[in-house]
Amino acid sequence: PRSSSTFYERYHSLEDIYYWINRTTMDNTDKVKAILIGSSYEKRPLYVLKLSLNDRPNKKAAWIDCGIHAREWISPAFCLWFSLAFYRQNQEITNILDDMDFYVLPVMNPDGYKYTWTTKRMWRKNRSLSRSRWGSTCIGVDLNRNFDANWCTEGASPEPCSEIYCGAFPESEPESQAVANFLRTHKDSVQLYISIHSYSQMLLFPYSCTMDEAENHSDLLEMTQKAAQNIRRFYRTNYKYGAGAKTIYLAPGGSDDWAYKLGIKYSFTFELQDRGEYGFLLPPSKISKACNEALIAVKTIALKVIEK
Ligand code: ING
Ligand code: ZN
Repeated sequence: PRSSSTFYERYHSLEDIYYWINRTTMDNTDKVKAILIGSSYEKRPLYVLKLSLNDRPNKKAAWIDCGIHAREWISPAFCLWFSLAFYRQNQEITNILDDMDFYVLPVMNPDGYKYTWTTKRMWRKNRSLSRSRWGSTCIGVDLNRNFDANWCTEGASPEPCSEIYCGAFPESEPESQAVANFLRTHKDSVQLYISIHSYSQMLLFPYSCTMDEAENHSDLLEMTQKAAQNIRRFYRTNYKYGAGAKTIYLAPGGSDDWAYKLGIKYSFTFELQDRGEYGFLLPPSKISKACNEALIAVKTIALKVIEK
């Protein structure tokens, strides 16, 4: 049926996203490459797109992951939106890309994402099977509690049936391990880490795993403040910003804290629209505004990192 919304203004099944990854790399062979970084618990491939316009020595890079949490559908939609903005290349984006490559992981939790399309829309975790101390079984580890940053302390749960189950040990899950391994091997070039979630309209940075302040807290605060100002200026939408633990809640084992501790000093988690009206069920008609807001934040922060 005819529809006025474009491909990027709709949500897509996992199969469609894999097809899109294939298409995007084939149609832009000079700029976009797919890198297989691992596979999920149910053995689905985890592809990262490398977006690059030139090959300079000592070039900086940024990492963006989407879809850590299955039900946050606006997140994979943003990774597709961002890639489109990239290969369309307006002047502003080109300026950033001259000095920075981007690694984009469109769906970090493909098994969970698939499950939200077929069976249970509000599923959050991955789909790995765990046995509790009492012998009962439950499915799913919260991948954003599975990283090695004050792992499984207050704000996470050791109980397999919990929505914030931290897993049996840090990086116990193939999805978190694949991301951690990739970043460990690329930590010299990757200077910016961004993880895309929803909802609540916040630009967060370390720490979430402790109330302590990060060493470059004032730098991170200023960057997110600038980004939030730009969002407000262009789209009249309010985003909160600040350290995770003090702005949203204490949450150990998150990917941004882990990346920060690895040495990626510019590390962020964006919580996209909305503030709870639709929550995870953000209507497709709101995709373009939500993604453009996040895109402005990425651009603002990337330009700052390039200047450093
Ligand atoms: N929020 C994040 C969560 O995993 C978060 C908040 C950010 C935790 C950074 C840890 C680190 O709970 C959502 N909506 O998932
Ligand atoms: Zn999330």
